[in-house]
Amino acid sequence: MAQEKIKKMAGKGSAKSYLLWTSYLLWTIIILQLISLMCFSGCTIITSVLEEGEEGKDKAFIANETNSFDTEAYFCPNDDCLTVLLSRIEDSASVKCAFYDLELELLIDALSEKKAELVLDYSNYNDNIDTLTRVSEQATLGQKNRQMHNKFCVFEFGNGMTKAVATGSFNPTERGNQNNNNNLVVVYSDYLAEDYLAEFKELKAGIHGRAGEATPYPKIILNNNLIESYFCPEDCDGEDGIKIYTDLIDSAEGSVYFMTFSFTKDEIGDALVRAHERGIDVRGVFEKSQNNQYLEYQRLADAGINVSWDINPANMHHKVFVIDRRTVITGSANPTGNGLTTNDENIIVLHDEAVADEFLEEFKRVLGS
Ligand SMILES: [Ca+2]
Ligand SMILES: [Ca+2]
Ligand SMILES: [Ca+2]
Repeated sequence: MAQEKIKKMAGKGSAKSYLLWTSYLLWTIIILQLISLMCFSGCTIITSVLEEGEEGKDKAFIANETNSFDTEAYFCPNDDCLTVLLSRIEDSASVKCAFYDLELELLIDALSEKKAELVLDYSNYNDNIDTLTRVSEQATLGQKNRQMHNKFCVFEFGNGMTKAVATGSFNPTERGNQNNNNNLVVVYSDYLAEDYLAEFKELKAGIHGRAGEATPYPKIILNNNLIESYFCPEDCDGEDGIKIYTDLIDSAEGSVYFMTFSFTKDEIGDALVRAHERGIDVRGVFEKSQNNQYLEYQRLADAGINVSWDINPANMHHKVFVIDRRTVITGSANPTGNGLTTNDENIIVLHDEAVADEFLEEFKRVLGS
């Protein structure tokens, strides 16, 4: 009798704790959803970090990040890239930038006022010593005889706000902003900021070329869109740099459009020919002033690919591939030997349809159609 009573009580108890547990779970889900709805002011919710790990390789992590920001894409001179940088600097508590070239007076003033930390290309700094003496206290120079070809900034806004990275082809010079065709993407992501801050730290410490450490978060899922982040030459050794392009081109299902200032890597040209031969719509525009015997233009034209010279008397300075209208490769690296294996560079791959749409609009602008 007593035992039965105990059993009944135990049964009641476990039913009760099951109910409690379920309602606890439900409340947790409701609260998490409320937080994500209320997260308008720029907070980041990190839901999980998944381990990818391939056999025989170092374990890679896919960071999963959710916030309320869309990735922004700007195209100067159609957009004012200078203003984009100035407004982010104004909102920042701390700014770090690595610039191949820096000439814009207003930007130099803003960086100087914010006491931004800078890494500048060695030879360009020496060329522009007059204007750059204003940031000489804050600036570290790159390596002599190696191009520090990056053009990125990391913005830390403070107060728990999501950090932002600005990168692309835009050199902040008069011509870069007013005459040349350039892109500047702004990505709000704490993980991507960690990647770029780690690279900035290396460059500032004088670590150039292949000596750099692996990128902490080479793959990030930001608001359900994958971002791949690479720093050359250390992440682009051997075939790795070429494979960033060829893996995507070889798996294209419909189209590959590219706009390139300088494009000489044969292996990437080969992948475009393969894509064309299997019926993918391949189109490209090359900067005309860069025409030389190493350029991929003629062999792609000979293979029947729709290629054009740019129509801008100034530089069409993009280093961009758009695959299947949903993936964009951009950054500072030209698809050349120097771009992938010698200079200090960054490449970012944005798997983001909205961003791809904007780059396709730019593709039309650059073609004048
Ligand atoms: Ca590096
Ligand atoms: Ca690195
Ligand atoms: Ca041109």
